[in-house]
Amino acid sequence: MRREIIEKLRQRLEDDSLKIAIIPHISADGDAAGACSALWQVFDRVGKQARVLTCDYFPDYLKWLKRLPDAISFQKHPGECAKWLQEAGMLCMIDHNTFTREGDLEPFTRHFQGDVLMIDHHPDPIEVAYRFSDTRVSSTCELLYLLVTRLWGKEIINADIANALYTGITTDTGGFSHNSSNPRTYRVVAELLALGLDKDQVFDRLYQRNTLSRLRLEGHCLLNKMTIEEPYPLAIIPITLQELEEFHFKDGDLEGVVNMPLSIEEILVSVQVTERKERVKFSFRSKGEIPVNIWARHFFNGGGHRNAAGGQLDLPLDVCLKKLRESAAWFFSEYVNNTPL
Ligand SMILES: [Mn+2]
Repeated sequence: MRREIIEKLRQRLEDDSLKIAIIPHISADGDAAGACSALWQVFDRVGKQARVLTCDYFPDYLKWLKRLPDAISFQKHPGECAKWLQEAGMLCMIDHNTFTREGDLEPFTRHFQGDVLMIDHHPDPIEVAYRFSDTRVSSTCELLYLLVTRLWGKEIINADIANALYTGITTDTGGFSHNSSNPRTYRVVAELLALGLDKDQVFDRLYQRNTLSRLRLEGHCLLNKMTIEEPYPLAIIPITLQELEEFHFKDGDLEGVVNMPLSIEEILVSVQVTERKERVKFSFRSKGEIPVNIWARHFFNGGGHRNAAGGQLDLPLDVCLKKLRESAAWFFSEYVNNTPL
């Protein structure tokens, strides 16, 4: 992080009348939610007027994060969101790097008149006034920790903020299994522990709040839905809207399911295809150097990280699956140099 831009930001934040909008990406995950919670709490502590605005909702499994229940959803309160955006002098883009990831808020944010502060770790960020973007960090939460402690010192972090930041670090690295080879990530975690992080509590909140229907949905996906697409080292899990309803699906219930096929030694890529009310969503995961974000970008209006990407299509589920299987030939011949199973 460059000193000049931090100084510029420090000066901008000295303006007592400044109102701030904090915005996560659509379908917020643990990193986006953790960072929004942490940043809002930090702004509370330094006396800044801030609000978190979401185009949709934070999933239930993240609602324990402090302040998030106070976030304003555009789906529920469009007028209130638009008004705050109009009054705000600063917009914080959290864990994303283009306005297109802001769903129905995009028409408002794209023409935002004030300053934009981006805190993110995805490749190819757009140009904004205050850009803190680094693909080498584990998560937006790690970068946010580095930024706020540069601005206000470590004293600004209390136990609740530490818990929020750790939520992003642990979820974005799959429990320190990927994006987590940089020693600094562990230094940040060590500092968070010293500042009051209760990592057992975070683990309990994130991973030990299963419901019976959710566990059964996972079992159903693995037993009845997952297919191996020979000759490719590819697993596909298609899920219909009807199945989601049968298993009383709630947002977040399928979190992590797409990673499970990768625990099979031979499987290098896993794709979950989920039929939702509005559109079909794709979730891609891969091992090693295989760039599934390229596959997501070329065929499925998506993108993301090399090993974890997403996409969506406004087409029937069977058409989506056909497209996925057909484009697999291109993707595996182009980007995966291995022998078939
Ligand atoms: Mn992230």
